[in-house]
Amino acid sequence: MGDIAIKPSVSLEDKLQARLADLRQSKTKSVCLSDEVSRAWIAKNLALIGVPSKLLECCVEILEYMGDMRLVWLHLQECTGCSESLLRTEEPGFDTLIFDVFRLHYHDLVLAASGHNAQAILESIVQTPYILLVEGSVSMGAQEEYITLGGKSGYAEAAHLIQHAQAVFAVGTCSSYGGIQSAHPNPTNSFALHEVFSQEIMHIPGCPPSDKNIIGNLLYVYLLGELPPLDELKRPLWAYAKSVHDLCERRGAFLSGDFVESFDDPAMAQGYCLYKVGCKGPYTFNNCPKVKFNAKTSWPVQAGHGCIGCSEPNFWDNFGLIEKPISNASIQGFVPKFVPRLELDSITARAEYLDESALLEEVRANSGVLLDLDSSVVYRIAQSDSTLVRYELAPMEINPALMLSALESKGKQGARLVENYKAALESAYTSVRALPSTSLSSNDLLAWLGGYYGLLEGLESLQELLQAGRELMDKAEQFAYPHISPLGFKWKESGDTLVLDSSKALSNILAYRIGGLDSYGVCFSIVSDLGSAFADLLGKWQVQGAIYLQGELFACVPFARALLKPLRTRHKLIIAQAQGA
Ligand code: FSX
Ligand code: SF4
Ligand code: F3S
Repeated sequence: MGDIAIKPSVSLEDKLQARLADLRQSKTKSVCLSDEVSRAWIAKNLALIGVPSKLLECCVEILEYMGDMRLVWLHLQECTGCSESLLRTEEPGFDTLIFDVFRLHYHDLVLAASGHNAQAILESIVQTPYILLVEGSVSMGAQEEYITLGGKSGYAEAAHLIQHAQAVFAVGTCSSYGGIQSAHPNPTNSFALHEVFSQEIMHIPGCPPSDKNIIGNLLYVYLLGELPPLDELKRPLWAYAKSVHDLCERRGAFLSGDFVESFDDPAMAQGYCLYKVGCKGPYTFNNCPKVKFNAKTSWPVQAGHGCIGCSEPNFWDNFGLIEKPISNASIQGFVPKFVPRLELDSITARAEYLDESALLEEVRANSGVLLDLDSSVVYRIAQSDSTLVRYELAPMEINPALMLSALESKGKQGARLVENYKAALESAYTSVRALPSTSLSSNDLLAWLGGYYGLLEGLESLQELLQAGRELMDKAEQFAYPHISPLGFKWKESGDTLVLDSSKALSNILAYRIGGLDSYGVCFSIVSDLGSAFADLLGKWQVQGAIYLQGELFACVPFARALLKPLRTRHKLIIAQAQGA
């Protein structure tokens, strides 16, 4: 891609130095960025994308060599919110951005020329290197003419410009994932760019995205000559790796179960959490709480409305009611577009029964791992000397009455959460409190799930724990959405035992339930998050071969899906012993 070529992964500093050396050899400087305004502007934005300030001079010089690069901003089907967001960038402002640092060649909204003159500017661009930024979705087929520019369809214009661009940015949720136009019933037959074109396209979603996320990515591409590291939805990790919930200033209130009940609730001003009035921050990956909008003035939650998930694929169709937590009762119809799901046909079952030593031989021969949750043991092959290492799952307290007391004695936040749990789920609370307070320690994950189910639904006696665990799996399967409410289970190795750290998870489970996530959603999240914790462990062990699974839990689809997701392309998954063998 001309000035922008993919290079092998080396440190950011080495990459920048190498790039500068290349540019010194191959180009001459075409702009001068020595004035204080531009320099201050560059310094401020470097921090965002993780470039250390000591590299300022190097970066300034690189940008001076990039003066021949142009930006072309194409408006397709959209509301112009993305452009408005960029216009409100803070001091030194939009003018420095488009005249000094980057050269904005074409942009309908701010272009002085119009009509044929504007068209001529757009046509001439293919003679110089340019980066294409597209705002809005593309109408296709019989509906192609729903968006036209200068007599050409939006599709035809985009197809022409994409072909010659050095890099393509989909700015906003519309061009990244289709946005509001492609929401059901999609009357203009509109699509995201990547559904229509085969070129590599970076997504900067958000309806609108923040000015910072647009500028930071431009800066990254100018400076490093390559796209920043992206996630599976092609979003730059520096901006979209964490969820809105991870970064939110109301997170403390969430964890103590303090929720705003309505939009005129005075607790709004005290910083209570907005989950109960529909905030989708836990399911939305974006850095809004950090970078904010309108010259860093505010962001949705600060302004008093929950995040509506505007940077996630298909958020209009897939996040339920805007001002209610997701729940089976409020499902409006789910359109599974771009939701990264994994179909489970990659799991196979061994046909014949093997005794334990023969099975372990097979695991060893395949450099694999055996997760035997029926017996609460895990075997893996040590990378150093290929021996078989055996771990036992460490016993945990599974009596919900004691789980609750432990939480209550965990500082002010824990006590407050239990108080709120009592008020919100009175009958479950009363039934758990009535259980015998004998400690019940077990490493049977099914019985332990039963303990959580008891906290959500109440429990008549401790004998019902196993059954309750099965009911939890059942409910998990019935949740209508694919959004996992993150809980934070983690497996830790301690000698030859695996210890499940559930200290954060218990608070999260109660907080989500008090906040109005239905019991289906909480059960779904418990098994999914547990599956992800196993996936993290296998990732840490860098398992090379097949993964053998044994136990009822693996038949629970959300569990298996979460376990598989991060491993999908690299592993073969095998049910160790066929059912009833
Ligand atoms: Fe609007 Fe941009 Fe939303 Fe779309 O932002 S703010 S409808 S993402 O393309 O103009
Ligand atoms: Fe913030 Fe929303 Fe999370 Fe509450 S649910 S902490 S308001 S992101
Ligand atoms: Fe959008 Fe949520 Fe940020 S609604 S602007 S992703 S806080």
